[in-house]
Amino acid sequence: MTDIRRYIEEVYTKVQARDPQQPEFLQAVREFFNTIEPVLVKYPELIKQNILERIVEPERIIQFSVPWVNDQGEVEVNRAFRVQFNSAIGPYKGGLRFHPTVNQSIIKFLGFEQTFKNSLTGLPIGGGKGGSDFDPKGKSDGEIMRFCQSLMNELQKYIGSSMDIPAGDIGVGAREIGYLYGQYKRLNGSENGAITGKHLLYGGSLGRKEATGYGLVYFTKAMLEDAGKSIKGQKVIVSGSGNVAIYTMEKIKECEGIVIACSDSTGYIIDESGIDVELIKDLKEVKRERISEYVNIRPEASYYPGNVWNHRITYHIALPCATQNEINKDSAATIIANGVFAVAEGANMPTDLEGTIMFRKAGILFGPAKAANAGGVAVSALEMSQNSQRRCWTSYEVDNELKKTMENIYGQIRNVAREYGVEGDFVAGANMAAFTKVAFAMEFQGVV
Ligand code: NDP
Ligand code: 2IT
Repeated sequence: MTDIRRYIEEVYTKVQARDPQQPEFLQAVREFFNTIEPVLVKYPELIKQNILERIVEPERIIQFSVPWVNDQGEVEVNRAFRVQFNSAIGPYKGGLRFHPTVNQSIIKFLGFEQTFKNSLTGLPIGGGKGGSDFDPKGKSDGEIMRFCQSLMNELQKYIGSSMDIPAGDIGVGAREIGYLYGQYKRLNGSENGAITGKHLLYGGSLGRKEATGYGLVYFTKAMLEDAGKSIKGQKVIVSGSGNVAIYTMEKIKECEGIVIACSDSTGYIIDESGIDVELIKDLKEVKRERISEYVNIRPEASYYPGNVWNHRITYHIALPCATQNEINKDSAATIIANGVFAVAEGANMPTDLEGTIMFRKAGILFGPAKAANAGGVAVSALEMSQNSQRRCWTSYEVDNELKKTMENIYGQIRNVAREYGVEGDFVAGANMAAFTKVAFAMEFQGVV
């Protein structure tokens, strides 16, 4: 074992000892530590600054209670978090997740990933993440509003347009952002740069809603074209049926790919003639139904309970857009056996460590989340620019910037992988490119 590898493992042991009960956070750190040794070999001064031990420790974690009154007049209480992970490159930036599984481990893994994702965009944003174990499913608009208002009563103390700028994530879409911003404004006055993902009517950006999904497809297109392939005519499976999945499917269709399946947390639909994206939008965005409803309207499609990644069917491109660890070693084996040649991650950490290694060994083109799904936060940063300029860019301008950003990210991670002798390993390329920027930004600002 080299001295540098020993240093990396010693830091990992400390992280494990500090937070042994945080499996998702440890997983994200492990995956990262597996790939960044060449950067420390090239720049040993980073070891002297103990950058690694500093970079895995969030700058600040805020936890608070969110009491609210349900429609029956009963008082409920949820737990909320904001993890302000790293501000070396800019103010903390990252979404809020409302899902019953939310805990400190999940928010820390998301904040850690966000720090590096944001650095890959080339925009001046640091990393943060937050959320609550509140479950929005089955709640009325009034309940959602009261919950969001109560959460913001506390969160507003810690955010602001040059401090920390939340946005959406799982369970937080346009409706929730509206209620959160409304309460923020009531307490602080109009400062619309303090939250992104806002509706167009009060300071949102054209193209933000579509940005993560469209950006994922722009990234995938760049990765495929570099390998002499294209999306046209390929069969694609997208998991999830939320914000990221819907606009991924829409853009794949525009590129003449055929999306044959999508899913939710209970099951999935297969429609070999091509998923009807407008129908999904109506079911999920407007009616807030389950995906199983699709087959009542399109009987030629089939519904199956379970995980779409375990289904045996021939296709070519897999785009996981639901949640962390949706692809484990068994589903990775099925995906490979199905003939898939490219996987790009729309969700955060959807493939576990074993799955990622299997894809690499099978020679699959693999776009890791922190690169492939950076389009959402990139357009959030464009929303911040528009808010501070007090103007609105056209959708053409935003989409053009998004496309350029995703192509740059792909080029960046491909070149860095090549430079360090691991050509084609985009996981290593993304981690090394992102780490180098954050690490030097930290070094140049001293021990603070
Ligand atoms: P949404 O809430 O809009 O949609 C989430 C989708 O994933 C739903 O179909 C949901 O199904 C499914 N899902 C959620 N949890 C689980 C679970 N435990 N098991 C199986 N399926 C699940 O969220 P988004 O589309 O915004 O987010 C999806 C992913 O993309 C997340 O990993 C998020 O972190 C990531 N992401 C989001 C960005 C954004 O801008 N929104 C930007 C970059 C990444 P159900 O309805 O049944 O819960
Ligand atoms: O994971 C993510 O990048 C997001 N949920 C979007 C964050 C943002 O600030 O737009």
